[in-house]
Amino acid sequence: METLNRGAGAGTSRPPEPEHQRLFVHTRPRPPADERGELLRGLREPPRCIAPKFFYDSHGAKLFDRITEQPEYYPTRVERELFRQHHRDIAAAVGPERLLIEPGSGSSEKVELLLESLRPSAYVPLEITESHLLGASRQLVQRYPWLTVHAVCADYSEGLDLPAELPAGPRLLFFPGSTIGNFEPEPARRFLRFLRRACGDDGSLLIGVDLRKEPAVLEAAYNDRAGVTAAFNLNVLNHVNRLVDGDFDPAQFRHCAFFNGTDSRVEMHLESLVDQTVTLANSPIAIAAGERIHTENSYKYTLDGFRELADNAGFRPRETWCDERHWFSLHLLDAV
Ligand code: AVI
Repeated sequence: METLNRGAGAGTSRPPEPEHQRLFVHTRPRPPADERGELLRGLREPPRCIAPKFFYDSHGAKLFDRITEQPEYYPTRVERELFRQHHRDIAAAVGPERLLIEPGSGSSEKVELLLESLRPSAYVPLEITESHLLGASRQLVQRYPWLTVHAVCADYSEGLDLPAELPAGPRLLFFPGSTIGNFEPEPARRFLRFLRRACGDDGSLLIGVDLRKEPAVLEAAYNDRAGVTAAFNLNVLNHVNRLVDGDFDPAQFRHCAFFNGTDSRVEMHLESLVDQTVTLANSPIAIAAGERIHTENSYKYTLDGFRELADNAGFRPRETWCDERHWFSLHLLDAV
Protein backbone atom coordinates (compact mmCIF):
# COMPACT_ATOMS: atom_id res chain seq x y z
CA MET A 1 0.00 0.00 0.00
CA GLU A 2 1.32 3.43 -0.96
CA THR A 3 2.55 5.77 1.77
CA LEU A 4 1.23 9.33 1.49
CA ASN A 5 3.27 10.98 4.16
CA ARG A 6 6.26 9.72 6.03
CA GLY A 7 8.39 12.30 7.83
CA ALA A 8 10.43 12.48 11.02
CA GLY A 9 7.90 12.15 13.82
CA ALA A 10 5.05 12.78 11.43
CA GLY A 11 3.62 9.26 11.27
CA THR A 12 2.15 7.74 8.13
CA SER A 13 -1.19 8.01 6.36
CA ARG A 14 -2.47 5.57 3.77
CA PRO A 15 -5.00 6.24 1.01
CA PRO A 16 -8.30 4.40 1.40
CA GLU A 17 -8.14 0.62 1.16
CA PRO A 18 -9.36 -0.43 -2.35
CA GLU A 19 -12.14 -2.55 -0.81
CA HIS A 20 -12.99 0.06 1.83
CA GLN A 21 -13.03 3.43 0.09
CA ARG A 22 -14.14 5.31 3.19
CA LEU A 23 -11.44 3.93 5.48
CA PHE A 24 -8.21 5.90 5.93
CA VAL A 25 -5.45 4.50 8.13
CA HIS A 26 -2.92 6.67 9.99
CA THR A 27 -0.03 5.43 12.13
CA ARG A 28 1.50 7.80 14.68
CA PRO A 29 5.07 7.48 15.96
CA ARG A 30 5.23 5.88 19.39
CA PRO A 31 7.69 6.98 22.08
CA PRO A 32 9.86 4.07 23.25
CA ALA A 33 8.26 2.50 26.34
CA ASP A 34 10.38 1.16 29.19
CA GLU A 35 7.83 -1.39 30.41
CA ARG A 36 10.48 -3.66 31.93
CA GLY A 37 11.99 -0.81 33.94
CA GLU A 38 8.54 0.38 35.04
CA LEU A 39 7.55 -3.10 36.25
CA LEU A 40 10.82 -3.77 38.05
CA ARG A 41 10.73 -0.40 39.83
CA GLY A 42 7.16 -1.12 40.97
CA LEU A 43 7.86 -4.66 42.18
CA ARG A 44 11.32 -4.61 43.79
CA GLU A 45 10.42 -2.73 46.99
CA PRO A 46 7.23 -2.50 49.07
CA PRO A 47 4.73 -0.93 48.64
CA ARG A 48 4.69 -3.04 45.47
CA CYS A 49 2.53 -2.18 42.48
CA ILE A 50 1.79 -3.14 38.87
CA ALA A 51 0.10 -0.49 36.65
CA PRO A 52 -3.40 -1.52 35.46
CA LYS A 53 -2.42 -1.20 31.78
CA PHE A 54 -0.59 -4.54 32.23
CA PHE A 55 -3.93 -6.35 32.74
CA TYR A 56 -4.63 -6.20 29.03
CA ASP A 57 -2.63 -8.93 27.33
CA SER A 58 -4.82 -10.89 24.91
CA HIS A 59 -6.14 -13.21 27.67
CA GLY A 60 -6.69 -10.24 30.01
CA ALA A 61 -8.67 -8.39 27.32
CA LYS A 62 -10.93 -11.46 26.95
CA LEU A 63 -11.37 -11.69 30.73
CA PHE A 64 -12.29 -8.00 30.85
CA ASP A 65 -14.99 -8.60 28.21
CA ARG A 66 -16.32 -11.39 30.45
CA ILE A 67 -16.29 -9.09 33.51
CA THR A 68 -18.62 -6.72 31.67
CA GLU A 69 -21.14 -9.59 31.36
CA GLN A 70 -21.15 -10.48 35.07
CA PRO A 71 -24.42 -9.65 36.89
CA GLU A 72 -22.56 -7.76 39.66
CA TYR A 73 -20.53 -5.57 37.26
CA TYR A 74 -23.11 -2.85 36.59
CA PRO A 75 -21.04 -0.04 34.88
CA THR A 76 -21.11 -1.41 31.33
CA ARG A 77 -24.78 -2.34 31.47
CA VAL A 78 -25.95 0.92 33.03
CA GLU A 79 -23.89 3.03 30.62
CA ARG A 80 -25.19 1.08 27.62
CA GLU A 81 -28.74 1.62 28.85
CA LEU A 82 -28.07 5.36 29.15
CA PHE A 83 -26.90 5.45 25.51
CA ARG A 84 -29.98 3.46 24.45
CA GLN A 85 -32.37 5.74 26.26
CA HIS A 86 -30.77 9.07 25.49
CA HIS A 87 -29.00 8.75 22.11
CA ARG A 88 -31.47 11.15 20.46
CA ASP A 89 -31.13 13.78 23.22
CA ILE A 90 -27.36 13.39 23.13
CA ALA A 91 -27.32 13.86 19.35
CA ALA A 92 -29.62 16.89 19.60
CA ALA A 93 -27.37 18.47 22.24
CA VAL A 94 -24.17 17.74 20.29
CA GLY A 95 -25.44 18.78 16.86
CA PRO A 96 -24.77 17.08 13.48
CA GLU A 97 -21.58 16.85 11.44
CA ARG A 98 -19.10 16.69 14.30
CA LEU A 99 -15.75 15.01 13.82
CA LEU A 100 -16.15 12.20 16.35
CA ILE A 101 -12.84 11.17 18.00
CA GLU A 102 -12.55 8.20 20.37
CA PRO A 103 -9.27 7.54 22.21
CA GLY A 104 -8.89 3.86 23.20
CA SER A 105 -11.72 2.81 20.90
CA GLY A 106 -11.06 -0.97 21.20
CA SER A 107 -13.83 -2.76 19.32
CA SER A 108 -15.79 0.53 18.79
CA GLU A 109 -18.81 -1.20 20.30
CA LYS A 110 -20.18 1.73 22.32
CA VAL A 111 -19.95 4.31 19.59
CA GLU A 112 -22.34 2.20 17.53
CA LEU A 113 -25.10 3.12 19.95
CA LEU A 114 -24.66 6.76 18.90
CA LEU A 115 -23.60 6.70 15.24
CA GLU A 116 -27.01 6.67 13.55
CA SER A 117 -28.27 9.53 15.72
CA LEU A 118 -25.08 11.56 15.69
CA ARG A 119 -24.30 11.30 11.96
CA PRO A 120 -20.74 12.60 12.47
CA SER A 121 -18.75 14.10 9.56
CA ALA A 122 -16.25 11.26 10.19
CA TYR A 123 -15.29 8.86 12.98
CA VAL A 124 -11.69 8.83 14.29
CA PRO A 125 -10.93 5.80 16.50
CA LEU A 126 -7.51 5.82 18.22
CA GLU A 127 -6.23 2.45 19.33
CA ILE A 128 -2.80 1.04 20.10
CA THR A 129 -3.55 -2.53 18.89
CA GLU A 130 -3.59 -2.35 15.11
CA SER A 131 -5.53 -5.60 14.61
CA HIS A 132 -8.40 -4.36 16.83
CA LEU A 133 -8.36 -0.96 15.17
CA LEU A 134 -8.50 -2.28 11.61
CA GLY A 135 -10.99 -5.06 12.37
CA ALA A 136 -13.43 -2.67 14.05
CA SER A 137 -12.98 0.08 11.43
CA ARG A 138 -13.60 -2.25 8.48
CA GLN A 139 -16.75 -3.51 10.13
CA LEU A 140 -18.00 0.03 10.68
CA VAL A 141 -17.54 1.19 7.07
CA GLN A 142 -19.31 -1.95 5.90
CA ARG A 143 -22.18 -1.50 8.34
CA TYR A 144 -22.65 2.26 7.81
CA PRO A 145 -22.50 3.08 4.08
CA TRP A 146 -22.47 6.83 4.80
CA LEU A 147 -19.60 6.75 7.34
CA THR A 148 -15.98 7.79 6.73
CA VAL A 149 -13.46 6.40 9.22
CA HIS A 150 -9.97 7.77 9.90
CA ALA A 151 -8.39 4.97 11.94
CA VAL A 152 -5.38 6.15 13.98
CA CYS A 153 -2.97 3.59 15.38
CA ALA A 154 -1.49 5.42 18.38
CA ASP A 155 -0.84 5.36 22.10
CA TYR A 156 -3.01 8.11 23.58
CA SER A 157 -1.73 7.96 27.16
CA GLU A 158 0.71 10.87 26.77
CA GLY A 159 -1.48 13.13 24.64
CA LEU A 160 -3.58 12.92 21.51
CA ASP A 161 -1.22 13.09 18.57
CA LEU A 162 -3.76 13.47 15.76
CA PRO A 163 -2.82 13.41 12.06
CA ALA A 164 -2.99 16.74 10.20
CA GLU A 165 -5.09 15.12 7.44
CA LEU A 166 -8.27 14.90 9.53
CA PRO A 167 -11.33 16.72 8.17
CA ALA A 168 -11.89 20.22 9.58
CA GLY A 169 -14.91 21.21 11.65
CA PRO A 170 -16.06 21.10 15.26
CA ARG A 171 -15.01 18.02 17.20
CA LEU A 172 -16.67 15.71 19.70
CA LEU A 173 -14.27 13.72 21.87
CA PHE A 174 -15.80 10.47 23.14
CA PHE A 175 -14.38 8.69 26.21
CA PRO A 176 -16.91 6.17 27.58
CA GLY A 177 -16.58 3.28 30.04
CA SER A 178 -15.40 5.27 33.07
CA THR A 179 -11.83 4.61 31.98
CA ILE A 180 -11.09 8.03 33.50
CA GLY A 181 -11.68 6.29 36.88
CA ASN A 182 -8.50 4.26 36.41
CA PHE A 183 -6.35 7.42 36.31
CA GLU A 184 -4.94 8.86 39.54
CA PRO A 185 -6.31 12.37 40.24
CA GLU A 186 -3.38 14.34 38.79
CA PRO A 187 -2.97 12.19 35.65
CA ALA A 188 -6.79 12.38 35.23
CA ARG A 189 -6.56 16.19 35.22
CA ARG A 190 -3.64 16.04 32.79
CA PHE A 191 -5.49 13.64 30.49
CA LEU A 192 -8.63 15.81 30.47
CA ARG A 193 -6.39 18.72 29.48
CA PHE A 194 -5.06 16.61 26.56
CA LEU A 195 -8.68 16.04 25.52
CA ARG A 196 -9.44 19.76 25.90
CA ARG A 197 -6.51 20.62 23.63
CA ALA A 198 -7.53 17.99 21.08
CA CYS A 199 -11.15 19.16 20.88
CA GLY A 200 -10.32 22.81 20.08
CA ASP A 201 -12.18 25.90 21.24
CA ASP A 202 -15.48 24.96 19.56
CA GLY A 203 -15.40 21.28 20.60
CA SER A 204 -17.07 19.13 23.24
CA LEU A 205 -16.41 16.00 25.25
CA LEU A 206 -18.86 13.17 25.95
CA ILE A 207 -17.51 11.06 28.81
CA GLY A 208 -18.83 8.16 30.92
CA VAL A 209 -18.11 8.36 34.66
CA ASP A 210 -18.93 5.80 37.34
CA LEU A 211 -20.39 7.31 40.52
CA ARG A 212 -19.77 6.83 44.21
CA LYS A 213 -22.39 4.60 45.80
CA GLU A 214 -23.00 2.10 48.60
CA PRO A 215 -19.77 0.17 49.29
CA ALA A 216 -21.62 -3.18 49.13
CA VAL A 217 -22.63 -2.53 45.50
CA LEU A 218 -19.11 -1.43 44.56
CA GLU A 219 -17.42 -4.32 46.32
CA ALA A 220 -19.74 -6.89 44.72
CA ALA A 221 -18.92 -5.45 41.27
CA TYR A 222 -15.20 -6.17 41.81
CA ASN A 223 -15.71 -9.53 43.55
CA ASP A 224 -18.11 -11.28 41.17
CA ARG A 225 -19.27 -14.69 42.28
CA ALA A 226 -18.03 -16.45 39.15
CA GLY A 227 -14.48 -15.31 39.99
CA VAL A 228 -13.88 -13.58 36.65
CA THR A 229 -12.47 -10.39 38.22
CA ALA A 230 -10.21 -12.55 40.40
CA ALA A 231 -8.94 -14.38 37.30
CA PHE A 232 -8.42 -11.01 35.54
CA ASN A 233 -6.41 -9.68 38.49
CA LEU A 234 -4.28 -12.84 38.88
CA ASN A 235 -3.63 -13.03 35.12
CA VAL A 236 -1.53 -9.87 35.32
CA LEU A 237 1.20 -12.02 36.93
CA ASN A 238 1.40 -14.20 33.80
CA HIS A 239 1.81 -11.08 31.69
CA VAL A 240 4.51 -9.73 34.05
CA ASN A 241 6.34 -13.09 33.86
CA ARG A 242 6.58 -12.74 30.08
CA LEU A 243 7.67 -9.09 30.19
CA VAL A 244 10.40 -9.39 32.85
CA ASP A 245 11.37 -13.08 32.71
CA GLY A 246 9.62 -13.68 36.03
CA ASP A 247 8.43 -16.80 37.80
CA PHE A 248 5.35 -15.55 39.67
CA ASP A 249 2.97 -18.41 40.47
CA PRO A 250 -0.57 -16.92 40.44
CA ALA A 251 -1.74 -19.83 42.65
CA GLN A 252 0.37 -18.36 45.48
CA PHE A 253 -1.71 -15.14 45.54
CA ARG A 254 -5.32 -14.21 46.17
CA HIS A 255 -7.48 -11.50 44.60
CA CYS A 256 -8.46 -8.74 46.98
CA ALA A 257 -10.81 -5.81 46.14
CA PHE A 258 -12.43 -3.30 48.48
CA PHE A 259 -13.78 0.25 48.59
CA ASN A 260 -11.50 2.86 50.13
CA GLY A 261 -13.97 5.57 51.21
CA THR A 262 -11.27 8.09 52.13
CA ASP A 263 -9.94 8.21 48.58
CA SER A 264 -13.30 7.27 46.99
CA ARG A 265 -11.87 4.38 44.99
CA VAL A 266 -12.17 0.63 44.63
CA GLU A 267 -8.69 -0.83 45.12
CA MET A 268 -7.52 -4.13 43.69
CA HIS A 269 -4.54 -5.98 45.14
CA LEU A 270 -2.91 -9.40 44.92
CA GLU A 271 -2.13 -10.77 48.37
CA SER A 272 0.64 -13.30 48.89
CA LEU A 273 -0.66 -16.51 50.51
CA VAL A 274 2.79 -17.59 51.71
CA ASP A 275 6.32 -16.32 52.36
CA GLN A 276 7.88 -16.66 48.92
CA THR A 277 10.81 -15.66 46.75
CA VAL A 278 10.05 -14.63 43.18
CA THR A 279 12.73 -14.13 40.55
CA LEU A 280 12.34 -11.17 38.21
CA ALA A 281 14.98 -10.45 35.55
CA ASN A 282 17.45 -12.75 37.36
CA SER A 283 17.01 -10.95 40.73
CA PRO A 284 15.23 -12.56 43.67
CA ILE A 285 12.58 -10.61 45.58
CA ALA A 286 11.22 -11.82 48.93
CA ILE A 287 7.48 -11.38 49.44
CA ALA A 288 6.02 -12.09 52.88
CA ALA A 289 2.72 -13.89 53.49
CA GLY A 290 -0.06 -11.27 53.62
CA GLU A 291 1.96 -8.70 51.65
CA ARG A 292 0.04 -7.07 48.81
CA ILE A 293 0.80 -5.95 45.27
CA HIS A 294 -1.44 -3.02 44.34
CA THR A 295 -2.79 -3.54 40.80
CA GLU A 296 -5.61 -1.01 40.25
CA ASN A 297 -7.58 1.94 41.56
CA SER A 298 -11.00 2.66 40.15
CA TYR A 299 -12.07 6.12 41.32
CA LYS A 300 -15.77 6.72 41.94
CA TYR A 301 -16.77 10.35 41.52
CA THR A 302 -19.67 12.44 42.76
CA LEU A 303 -21.32 14.52 40.01
CA ASP A 304 -19.91 17.71 41.51
CA GLY A 305 -16.50 16.15 42.07
CA PHE A 306 -16.23 15.18 38.41
CA ARG A 307 -17.51 18.56 37.19
CA GLU A 308 -14.84 20.25 39.28
CA LEU A 309 -12.15 18.08 37.70
CA ALA A 310 -13.51 18.87 34.22
CA ASP A 311 -13.74 22.58 35.02
CA ASN A 312 -10.11 22.52 36.02
CA ALA A 313 -9.22 21.09 32.61
CA GLY A 314 -11.14 23.79 30.71
CA PHE A 315 -14.57 22.18 30.24
CA ARG A 316 -17.97 23.59 31.17
CA PRO A 317 -20.85 21.13 31.81
CA ARG A 318 -23.67 21.31 29.24
CA GLU A 319 -25.81 18.25 30.09
CA THR A 320 -25.57 15.20 32.32
CA TRP A 321 -27.52 11.96 31.96
CA CYS A 322 -27.82 9.54 34.92
CA ASP A 323 -29.78 6.38 35.62
CA GLU A 324 -32.49 6.53 38.27
CA ARG A 325 -30.26 5.11 41.00
CA HIS A 326 -27.47 7.57 40.17
CA TRP A 327 -25.00 4.75 39.64
CA PHE A 328 -23.43 5.99 36.39
CA SER A 329 -23.25 9.30 34.55
CA LEU A 330 -22.70 10.60 31.03
CA HIS A 331 -21.38 14.16 30.82
CA LEU A 332 -21.52 16.40 27.79
CA LEU A 333 -18.96 19.15 28.38
CA ASP A 334 -18.08 22.13 26.22
CA ALA A 335 -14.62 23.57 25.78
CA VAL A 336 -14.25 27.00 27.40
C1 AVI B 1 -11.71 -0.38 32.56
N1 AVI B 1 -12.13 0.05 33.88
C2 AVI B 1 -13.09 1.17 33.80
C3 AVI B 1 -12.59 -1.05 34.74
C4 AVI B 1 -13.03 -0.50 36.13
O1 AVI B 1 -14.15 -0.81 36.53
O2 AVI B 1 -12.28 0.24 36.74
C5 AVI B 1 -11.51 -2.09 34.94
C6 AVI B 1 -11.93 -3.19 35.88
N2 AVI B 1 -11.20 -3.68 36.84
C7 AVI B 1 -11.84 -4.63 37.45
N3 AVI B 1 -13.03 -4.76 36.90
C8 AVI B 1 -13.10 -3.87 35.88
